[in-house]
Amino acid sequence: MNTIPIIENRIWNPECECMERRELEALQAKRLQEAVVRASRNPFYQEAFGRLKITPAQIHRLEDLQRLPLTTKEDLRDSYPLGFMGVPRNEIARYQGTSGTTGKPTWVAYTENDVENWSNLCARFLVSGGLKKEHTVQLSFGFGLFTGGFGLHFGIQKVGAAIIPISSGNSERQLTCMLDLSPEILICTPSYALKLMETIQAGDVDRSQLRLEHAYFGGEPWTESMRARIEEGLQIKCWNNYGLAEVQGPGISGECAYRNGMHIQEDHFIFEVIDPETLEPLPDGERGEIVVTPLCREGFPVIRYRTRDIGYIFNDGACPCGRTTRRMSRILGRTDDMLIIRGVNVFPSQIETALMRIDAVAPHYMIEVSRPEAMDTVTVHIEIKPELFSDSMREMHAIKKEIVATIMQITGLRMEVNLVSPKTLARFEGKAKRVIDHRNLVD
Ligand code: DLL
Repeated sequence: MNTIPIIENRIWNPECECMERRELEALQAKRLQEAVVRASRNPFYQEAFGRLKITPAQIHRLEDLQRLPLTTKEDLRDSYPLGFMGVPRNEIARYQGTSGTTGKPTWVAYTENDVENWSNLCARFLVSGGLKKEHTVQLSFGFGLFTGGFGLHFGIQKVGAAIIPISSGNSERQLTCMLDLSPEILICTPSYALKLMETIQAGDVDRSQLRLEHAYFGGEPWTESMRARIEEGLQIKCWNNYGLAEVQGPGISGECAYRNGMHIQEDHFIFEVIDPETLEPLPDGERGEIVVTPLCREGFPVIRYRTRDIGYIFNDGACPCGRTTRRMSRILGRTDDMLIIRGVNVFPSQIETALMRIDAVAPHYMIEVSRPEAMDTVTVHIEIKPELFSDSMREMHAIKKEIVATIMQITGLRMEVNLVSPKTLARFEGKAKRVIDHRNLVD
């Protein structure tokens, strides 16, 4: 466990974040019952509770959570568009959405109280990662249905810092803004940070003229090795935060000054980890699918929502920051991202970890999977750092060999490696899409 803070350790709401565990669990149990009462107003849970012979009055201990049904993305789709609402339409103050990859969006609704809670929860993780009232923040998440833009906006506003709501895209303008308005803080997806880093490194802007000190990244998976690359390249410190629209958006968990995993805001969310196959709960420390029950949501009161995100929860003694909440690991993959290659389970994050170990590799890659005959093949297209890209076959061959061996060491699989010229692979302004699986097209 890290015991040395990277920045000054500050807490936005000590009363909630440092609550004694027993008190916290009692609060969770009370709020769980209220959440079940709210959920029981919508037809999906009415039917499910009826089937399982549960009444809200029976759910009054944390152990009772296990009796409640799990909720999936498909359940939300089946009651499209607004089957999960917990209050009448006229009590809704805001709608957001998540685009997903399969056509229709998922709409999520917030009451005024939900928006107020959301703002406070974002303020909490922002302060835990160093945000102060005196700061200026360049907020480069898309504003719109995506919860990243508005959620973070509300949080920064609560803290009282200055916001530049520049949204995502247009890297030139982002850099002009960094020069002219001198923000100390950047907020975006890690893949967008890579794109900005590349523009700065190309010499378009002199880094020494920027005041940028640190960043909050979230919204998509990234690895510890990617953090090291970005911290070195942009000369900043980066904090991780996690969330998803179905249970709120950002503000569910985030790292503190000690960066010992992401503190879960447990007075508002109950986290479980389950085995995605058997659906059985797993103990702390074991990796599995994260299931979240928001405890205070009025507009969209889902219960035991299966996130499809894979990670684990831990509490290796109190964090030196003073928060008593359990923490979660990085997201290690998604149940629907996991590639099964010749029977072996591989996550894109493992490939990223392998690639980032090799100095010559730039942080831009694309994983392509196909099944030309009966056999799965994976080709990893990788950009080499411009200064190391060479015409010498021998040098490129040596790099390639090292990459193949490192991927093999981490994933146990032999993959094809295709080294490509600098700046030829796609760049991303929001969430990156780094896997192309041609097998789905023919299956
Ligand atoms: O991405 C909410 C968010 C916005 C969180 C900005 C943090 C910052 P959705 O669009 O619903 O909501 O996508 C949620 O994104 O289930 C994860 O798979 C992934 N995700 C979000 N944060 C992280 C993270 C927002 N820190 C989905 N690490 C989630 C890895 C993340 N994956």
